Amino acid sequence: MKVVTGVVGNDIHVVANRLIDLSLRARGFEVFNLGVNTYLEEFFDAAVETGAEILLISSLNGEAEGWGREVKLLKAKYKDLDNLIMMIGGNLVVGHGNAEDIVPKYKNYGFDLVCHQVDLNTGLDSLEEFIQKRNRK
Ligand code: B12
Repeated sequence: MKVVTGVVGNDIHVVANRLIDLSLRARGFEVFNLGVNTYLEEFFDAAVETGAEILLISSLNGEAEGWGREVKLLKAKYKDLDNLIMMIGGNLVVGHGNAEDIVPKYKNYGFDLVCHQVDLNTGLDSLEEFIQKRNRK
């Protein structure tokens, strides 16, 4: 499956992005890596251009809290992306927060999978489970 990945907003933390790229490839995904400092709309444009089925977004400095609000507007604009799987992970708030509050907030933004301070392999396992469940339907 094709995945577009990158780090959202004005966020220069690159290490996780490199690991995500390698881990996705090792699991057999075809990866389009937009790298750091990527605006939300660029992820959607790349999904259209590549025909990706998954957007896997990182936020390490917590800025996604602000950008996330735009997801619904962009989903409405990019109507062909109805089946796109939207996943986000890293540090999903600026400062401290707990997953019980953060996960529902991002789900309400329109993300299918939300991994606040979840380690990468656990997160990718949950992505693969999500894909399997969806394929069974
Ligand atoms: C190295 C570092 C920097 C370097 C970055 C160098 C580079 N180009 O990458 C420098 C010094 C430049 C830097 C700058 C800043 N940083 Co900094 N930085 C770090 C640090 C110490 C390590 C990050 C790292 O590489 N970790 C190693 C990787 C492998 O781990 P990771 O990033 O956590 O990713 C793991 C998981 O999050 C997960 N993951 C990530 N994405 C996703 C996505 C999905 C879907 C899934 C499932 C999992 C997943 O996978 C990884 C492996 O498990 C962290 C603190 C820390 N100990 O984590 C702070 C930290 C991320 N930085 C922080 C901050 C605030 C900043 C600055 C704003 C500081 C400032 N005032 O200028 C700037 C940001 C500038 C910007 N525009 O983004 C904060 C963010 C806090 C927040 N969210 O509230 C942190 C957490 C430090 C802290 N405790 O305050 N930083």
